[in-house]
Amino acid sequence: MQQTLAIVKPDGVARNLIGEVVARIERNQLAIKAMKMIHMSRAQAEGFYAVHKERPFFKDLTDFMCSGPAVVMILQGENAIARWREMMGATNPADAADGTIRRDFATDIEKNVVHGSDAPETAAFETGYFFSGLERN
Ligand code: RTP
Ligand code: MG
Repeated sequence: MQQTLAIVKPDGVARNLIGEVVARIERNQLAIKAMKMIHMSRAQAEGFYAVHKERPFFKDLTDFMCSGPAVVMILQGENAIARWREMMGATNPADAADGTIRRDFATDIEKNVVHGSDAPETAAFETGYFFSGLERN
């Protein structure tokens, strides 16, 4: 069993897409092991996306991620990291496959509704960033 971190980003929460995203997760048989709404501070958003700190979009991305509440979840299942990324679709909604969350709902390459961990090491860091051991077992 693998765990991954999923986020409904501030654009998704503002556009009332929490239920839609959760319904898709449940239909795809990923177990929601933990879930909460948070409003990240700038420092928390910068810490979360620290891998991107040299990228040109870092300032916009961290402004966006602390612009309003987000819903963070730990999803669990066989191959959960890849399965959740497949449900999300490509970063840029123009490149995302039909039927993916980003294809169906994203506004642009930044306001793309959801986040998902991209590898086992990042999943371990990201789930631990928002949840304690007690909340995820
Ligand atoms: P995420 O980490 O949020 O799941 O997205 P991802 O793996 O598909 O994409 P990544 O390359 O990790 O980028 C993280 C987030 O930064 C924003 N972004 N903006 N303006 C831009 O060119 C640009 N590129 C990326 C997006 O919100 C992206 O999801
Ligand atoms: Mg990423």
